[in-house]
Amino acid sequence: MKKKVLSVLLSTAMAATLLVGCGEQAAETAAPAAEEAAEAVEEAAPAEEAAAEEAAATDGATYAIVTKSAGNPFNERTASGFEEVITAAGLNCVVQHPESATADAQIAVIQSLISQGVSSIAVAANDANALTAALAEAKAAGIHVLTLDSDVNADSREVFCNQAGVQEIGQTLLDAVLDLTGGEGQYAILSATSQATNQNAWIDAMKSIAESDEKYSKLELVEVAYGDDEPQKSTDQTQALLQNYPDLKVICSPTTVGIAAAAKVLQDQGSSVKLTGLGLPSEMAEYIGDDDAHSCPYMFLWNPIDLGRLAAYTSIALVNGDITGATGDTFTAGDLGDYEVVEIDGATQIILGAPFKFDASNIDEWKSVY
Ligand code: RAM
Repeated sequence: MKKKVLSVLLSTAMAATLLVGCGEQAAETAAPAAEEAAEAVEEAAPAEEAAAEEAAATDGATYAIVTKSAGNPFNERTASGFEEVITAAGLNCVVQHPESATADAQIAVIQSLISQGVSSIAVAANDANALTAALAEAKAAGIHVLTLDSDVNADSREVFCNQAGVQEIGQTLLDAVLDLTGGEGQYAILSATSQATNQNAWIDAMKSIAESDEKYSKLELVEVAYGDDEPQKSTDQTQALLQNYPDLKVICSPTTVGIAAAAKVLQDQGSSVKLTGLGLPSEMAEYIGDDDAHSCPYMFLWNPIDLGRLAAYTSIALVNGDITGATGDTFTAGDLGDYEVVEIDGATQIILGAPFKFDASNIDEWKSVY
């Protein structure tokens, strides 16, 4: 019931996102807020005046989001949440989807944002270390830098907006593999790019959890394949896995692009190989089900729109000086609620929430939400 209410709210939020853009409509939305702010300044005492001036100083600020790549619906949802919050606050928003999921494509975009003099850059990194020089240049130019979805090394950004805990995601995926294999047998992972920080962290977590508990000892990880978050390459890699491992029982794909491509291949072929991983309900609804006609019994994700919204609130908090990204910093991320910066394995981060399970019982409810 609660989920239904949330689903309606999210649909409304998505509709609002579609209506509010970065241009004229955003200016209209901002107008009443700006008028109220002006009235408040007139009435303010000297100390409050200073605070109001500081707030007004951010009005011309431009907030940028750089996703992993164009053509990935997950990235589009995340960017829409970011844009919704920034424009509703009367601020300027720049959305950049690099043409491919590579560090080089992101470096070019970051350099252009530095030239434009943006106030903050929130990036979903295609590589943990290759963006270091470009992000140092941004920092030297006084631009706030944060990551979302996929991190860089902790020295290159102020904080990371993480969708869910890395250990939690690794544990959730490995337990799904254990369940779908029946406790033993071969499984493969179909990932995004080999450099993707988030996918690599989740896969490493799966591997170390598998080694730490006897109950996973009969599982055999035969290959980690890379579909580069491209539908065709992910399709080809799925076909190769089926050909190369006739005894394969499960494919786990921790990427929305990979899982959608694999789901189609397995279902079209009527394969007995089962699929799980991280997927968008809107792309996966037709493949989710408990019977042999469906390739994916269940999968997981979080709300990608909320991830973008959290990154937007975090960007604003950094630019306004409400937080520095240090462990223990707290702030309110609008309707999302209160968040605290925590440190896990040396990386300061703000965790959106826990992974959510989608199966035959709830997929119809969620497929129109994201
Ligand atoms: C893909 C991207 C993204 C990841 C999701 C789950 O769309 O690789 O980084 O968070 O999957």
